[in-house]
Amino acid sequence: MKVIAGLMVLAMAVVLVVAVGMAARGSGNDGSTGLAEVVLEDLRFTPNRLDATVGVPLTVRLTNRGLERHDLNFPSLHMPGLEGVESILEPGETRTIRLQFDAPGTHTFICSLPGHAAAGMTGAVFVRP
Ligand SMILES: [Cu+2]
Repeated sequence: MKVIAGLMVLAMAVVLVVAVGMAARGSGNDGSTGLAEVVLEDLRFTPNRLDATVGVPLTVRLTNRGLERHDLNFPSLHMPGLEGVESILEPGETRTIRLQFDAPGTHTFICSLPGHAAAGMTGAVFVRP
């Protein structure tokens, strides 16, 4: 019985290390190549953090691997092609979008389908000078 409890603790420790490792991996790109990949699935963006540099176009390949429709919207920014239904991806669909920022800062993005952002389907682009 003691051995089983020990194994369970070990298993939990492994899960914890994996989770911390994933969190520490951070951004989906380094902000200098101008390329990133984001997967939309199960009410989350993976990764949900992107880095960008002011004035440098960032090309993002979006892939919907889920079973529902998703999109990627910036609620506080005007971003051509990302302000409405034109950015919705059907399950299995892939689309490449191009982002460019003219000021440093943190720009939140969300999935604007009902309930998705509230369930945690959000992310941010960190724009450095
Ligand atoms: Cu969604």
